[in-house]
Amino acid sequence: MCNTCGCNVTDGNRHLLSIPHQQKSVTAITVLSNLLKHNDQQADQNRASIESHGVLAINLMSSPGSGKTALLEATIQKLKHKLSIAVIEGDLETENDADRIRAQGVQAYQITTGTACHLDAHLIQQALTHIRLDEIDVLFIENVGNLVCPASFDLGHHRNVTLLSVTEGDDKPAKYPVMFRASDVMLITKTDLLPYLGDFSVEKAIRYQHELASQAPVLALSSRSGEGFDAWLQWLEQEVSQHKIRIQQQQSIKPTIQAEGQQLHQQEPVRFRPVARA
Ligand SMILES: Nc1nc2c(ncn2[C@@H]2O[C@H](COP(=O)(O)OP(=O)(O)OP(=O)(O)O)[C@@H](O)[C@H]2O)c(=O)[nH]1
Ligand SMILES: [Mg+2]
Repeated sequence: MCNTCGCNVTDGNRHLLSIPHQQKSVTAITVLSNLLKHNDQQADQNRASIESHGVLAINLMSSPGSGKTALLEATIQKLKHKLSIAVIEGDLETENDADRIRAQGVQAYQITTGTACHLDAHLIQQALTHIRLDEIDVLFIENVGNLVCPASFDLGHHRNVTLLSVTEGDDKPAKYPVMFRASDVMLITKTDLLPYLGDFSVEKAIRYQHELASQAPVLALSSRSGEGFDAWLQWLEQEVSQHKIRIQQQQSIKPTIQAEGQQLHQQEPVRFRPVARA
């Protein structure tokens, strides 16, 4: 799918595709073979830079509107006296989400991807120049709302958190395994709406998740009512403490990146045809 929509190429990595002047007459060139390798190298550099400030970086992924920004707003409010948080936001357009986060009194930087349906390591590298890492404990990266592509790109983060809102249906882990298999914790969100839906089964959603051979914990919560939120805050605080120990021991972890997702981006690479100028 990314091959047809061209979303492998973002404003962050476009420079890697520049066509040497002497090759301008070539009608079609293969462009993708090195993109993922460059992405992984940049991700490692991002991670080293984030870790040099002792910061834990968490990638939030879900379909559009499942409550990523609402989760962050509530998390910031509840942890403001314990942890210092900053957020990098990813959307195709608008500054809306970064504005919502800044209204909570924390640093936020908005990446607008234009047409790209995921963030990549080069976009994060640019965004990091706008974040004061020495002032924070946790950096959240809210990925573009999309249940497929974000799971294929290492951004330089440590953990993946995947959201599934109850209005989306309990079978989403089975239908979108690439995303859900990559999660370190899956959050079932908007549980305050369960009484109005009737057909969402939390048990089924958990079963679908575990059938992916994923041992990731599943937590059900509502950012609106606060129900179930304590278990999420506990998970987060535990991750922060474990990360600080790892840093002291000069150890690092990488997030799960879905191999088959990467293959989707490597097959039949996109071909670019230089535009003839008049
Ligand atoms: N009832 C209820 N509504 C929620 C909850 N969390 C989020 N919402 C609503 O769901 C809508 C989408 O929430 P957002 O936080 O913007 O979702 P998002 O995942 O950040 O959306 P994108 O960034 O566009 O992908 C908003 O109208 C929220 O108020 C919740 O726990 N309960
Ligand atoms: Mg959002």
